[in-house]
Amino acid sequence: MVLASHHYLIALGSNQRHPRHGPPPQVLRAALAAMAGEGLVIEAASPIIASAPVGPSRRRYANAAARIATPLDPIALLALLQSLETRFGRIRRGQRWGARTLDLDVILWSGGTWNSERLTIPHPRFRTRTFVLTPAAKVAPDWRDPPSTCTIRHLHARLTRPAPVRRAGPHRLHAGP
Ligand code: A4P
Ligand code: MG
Repeated sequence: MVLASHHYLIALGSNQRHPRHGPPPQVLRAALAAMAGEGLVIEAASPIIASAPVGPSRRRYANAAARIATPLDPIALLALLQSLETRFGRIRRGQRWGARTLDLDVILWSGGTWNSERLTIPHPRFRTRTFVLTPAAKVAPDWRDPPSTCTIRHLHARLTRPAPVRRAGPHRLHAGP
């Protein structure tokens, strides 16, 4: 029997070591293995990057992205990802963006958009986050952001493009010391 497959782009993050798996990059490698062990087909996994923390946590993060296939619908997938976060020792202390052993976010879905109390796809903040778009551009450069129809490649280029050099006005050019 052929099961209908959905395709998802998942962002992985960690900024706390795990007592058995070790430092954050090792946590992400173990998380990918655990996702595969749960039956998710890992179609592509990005290199793991180190990134400066956004938000209140002061520890640096390891981040990565994976493209997966599964028959699970978005809510069933979210439940599985959250059970993996818990298995990796993540404790939800109620602090938003707090330090965590493992964070697994659903970024995009082959089915387009999803809006419910528990789950929003595309992930509401991914367009402004280099730590999501840099690894995502390695595994899903041609995937499109449904509302804007921009590709990941385009969103990434827009975010990482150097700021334009401000030209000095004529008065500055002629101003003496
Ligand atoms: N939820 C809604 N939509 C989604 C989705 N698309 N994927 C709900 C996953 N979850 C989604 O998430 C809170 C609730 O969001 C969940 O119960 C789920 O029902 P959470 O994972 O419990 O908490 P969180 O991750 O702290 O919150 P949030 O707002 O998702 O944080 P972000 O946006 O994930 O940011 N800096 C660096 N360098 N690297 C990072 O990875 N991560 C964060 C967390 C902050 N700073 C970072 C990094
Ligand atoms: Mg999260």
